[in-house]
Amino acid sequence: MFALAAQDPEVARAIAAERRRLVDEIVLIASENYASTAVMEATGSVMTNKYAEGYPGRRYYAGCENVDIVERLAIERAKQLFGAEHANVQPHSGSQANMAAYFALLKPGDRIMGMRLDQGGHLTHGAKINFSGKIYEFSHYGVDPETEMIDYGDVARIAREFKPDLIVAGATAYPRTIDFPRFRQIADEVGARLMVDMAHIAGLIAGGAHPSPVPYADIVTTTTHKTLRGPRGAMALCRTEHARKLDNAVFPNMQGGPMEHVIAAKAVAFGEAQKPEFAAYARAVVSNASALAAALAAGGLRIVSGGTDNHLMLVDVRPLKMTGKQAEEALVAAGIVVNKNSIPNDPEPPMVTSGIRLGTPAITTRGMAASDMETVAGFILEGLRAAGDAGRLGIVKGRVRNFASAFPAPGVTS
Ligand code: DSN
Repeated sequence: MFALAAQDPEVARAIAAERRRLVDEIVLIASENYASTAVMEATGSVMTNKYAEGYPGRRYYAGCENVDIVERLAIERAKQLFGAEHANVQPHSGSQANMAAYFALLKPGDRIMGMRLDQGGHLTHGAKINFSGKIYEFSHYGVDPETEMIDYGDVARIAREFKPDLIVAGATAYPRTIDFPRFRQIADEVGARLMVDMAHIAGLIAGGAHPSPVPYADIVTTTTHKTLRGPRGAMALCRTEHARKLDNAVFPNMQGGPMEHVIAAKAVAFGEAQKPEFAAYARAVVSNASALAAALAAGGLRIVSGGTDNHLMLVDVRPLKMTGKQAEEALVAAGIVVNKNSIPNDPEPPMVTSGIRLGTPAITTRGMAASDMETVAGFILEGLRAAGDAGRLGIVKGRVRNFASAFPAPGVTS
């Protein structure tokens, strides 16, 4: 960083401030994590300089012998980690992995069923403002109003009526185990393909803490930076029968030069995720989430669906007579980073909401254990109750900083 500080102090200062923030704050954004120093080194490596359109062994540029090594390593490790027949590690983001999956399996205008955005889905699962909702015809399923869990009977009913060409399973804000065999059964009944977007839970699946969709899905997409704890990026896995179409859907259909420095970091992260320590990490993420949800419920908050099976929870903050936006603002002022999030059948608009989404991947990477979750829940409850009182929030923030800085932040402090 010495060269950067000397050459461009403005950028260097912002990066230094970000390092400080990552140490001082309790990061509860469910989709964030701390990548290891090795992952960061690969991401910041000289492989950023290389053009490598194509795939290992068949590139449109010379000089690809070294990037071929890392891309082959990333592919092989991804396949081993998830038991997949084929992997494409080039998608730059989860949205692009999903776009590639749609292009591989469908024609424009085909029908897709996905989860409602306001009940846990993703923009690329058919939002009208997204390419997916513009190119394909979507119908959506949601959660049962009582249980707030996916009602598979209702998914089957909608599928029989809508007759989709593709069913998408997977979510960004769903705290329960997803039943992939049931989705496959529904897809088979109506003659649809099944795509699973496992971005949020990929690390849990790699670590054996959530059932895998790979045996059931035609294509599985994921980001690599959430629970999987790699560099910011994505990949797609599929059966051999779809391999060529998937690869063509990524390049030349959608992307140009792959980011080989990021692909090198993906290889490093997949190697890390193959180790026994990663399975222990995945289990700890889940047990921390469960402990945090229980402590928040004991403090008077309502946990959507009554709890969590995975790394995240949706918290209804209306018992404290506040909106999700107010809750997010109060917690940020207390040094606790969360995002406001719609809860099922939320009466508030998406920029206000009645809930917040909390996840434990990042704090678990810092070594926090289930026994620390009461302390974290205590800070959250204090922060929410102090909303609008800058003095009290400042005091909580100081205590949060003292607590958080005792836990090393990989890639930042170690
Ligand atoms: N933005 C991601 C999340 O936070 O869940 C999904 O892409």
